[in-house]
Amino acid sequence: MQGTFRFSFGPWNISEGADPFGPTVRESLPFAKKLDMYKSLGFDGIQFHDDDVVPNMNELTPAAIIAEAGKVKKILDRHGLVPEFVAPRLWEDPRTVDGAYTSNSAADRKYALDRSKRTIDIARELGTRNIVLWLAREGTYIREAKDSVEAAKRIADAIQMMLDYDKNIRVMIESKPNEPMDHTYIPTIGHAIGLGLLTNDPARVGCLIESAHAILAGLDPSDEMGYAMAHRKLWSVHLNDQNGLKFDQDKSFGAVDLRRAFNQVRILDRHGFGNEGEWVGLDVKAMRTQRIEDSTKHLRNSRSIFLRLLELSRAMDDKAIARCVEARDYEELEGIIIKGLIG
Ligand code: XLS
Ligand code: MG
Repeated sequence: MQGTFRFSFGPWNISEGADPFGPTVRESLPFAKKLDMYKSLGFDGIQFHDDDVVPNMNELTPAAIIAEAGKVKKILDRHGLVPEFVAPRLWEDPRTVDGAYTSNSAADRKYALDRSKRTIDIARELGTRNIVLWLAREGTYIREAKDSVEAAKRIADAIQMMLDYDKNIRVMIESKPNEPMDHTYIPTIGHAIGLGLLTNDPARVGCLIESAHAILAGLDPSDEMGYAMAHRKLWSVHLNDQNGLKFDQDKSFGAVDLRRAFNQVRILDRHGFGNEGEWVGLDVKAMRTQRIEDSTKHLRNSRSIFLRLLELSRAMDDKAIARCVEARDYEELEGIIIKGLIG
């Protein structure tokens, strides 16, 4: 079986270069200008945070939010772009300072639930059933601040509320072990899949795996992907790369470890990723040193590295590989893979 690969990214992947220690260094490109760039970069899918679609949504009524989202849908149609998912941005508002669904404040938890409903309204209007949950602040800085049993239940209850609010949507959990928190409650994809079992409709809870997030958890991203695919839960990926255990770098796919990138492409391809409409998302950021006119090269590079690794994977001598596995000659296998990658 082979996969089918279409590519997506979010408007935030063409960024202004701010980091925790310095301000923006590039002007913000208007949304319309970003949309013009998608097709020429080789991308057909677009990912959204809810406020990428309706920037001032917290000041609007639910009906006004829907009307605004309807306008964006028309613009996407004109560009021939497909919305892949909408994700509630639950980490910037002052009411999410202690987490969203797991905040210790009941009023703040209510804000998070209401906001998630608005996200679903936007998704419905754009015509996607995919809701991504990156649970940014659902965790703690110190263990004693929250009860981890209660926290898991609260996140599950929030997902249940979303599944009940719209019977058509499905929730894709994007796990990450840390940053901005010291520890998060859903650090790996096993946790994400397990969380779905706490709802009454696990069939509508799946996951999105980001390479860097798996690496930050000390795991191999391709194994995380394999585990999720064994559960038929890998509904999207955020490919990128990461140089060790530090802040989330969102480097171009394959930029640090080509073999690790190769194994992600290979597992996706060999198990038919994309054949049910799943997208390959590239959650990559341009370096802060990059000038604005060259601030999309990381997207172009990531996509072409993926496609080149796909060619290399498909060109591998599968019979020779099988013989090595059969003979348990993994040193020979190592040679085949490395030489295949060097070309
Ligand atoms: C941040 C996340 C974010 C999600 C979408 O680390 O990767 O960009 O993918 O909310
Ligand atoms: Mg991501």
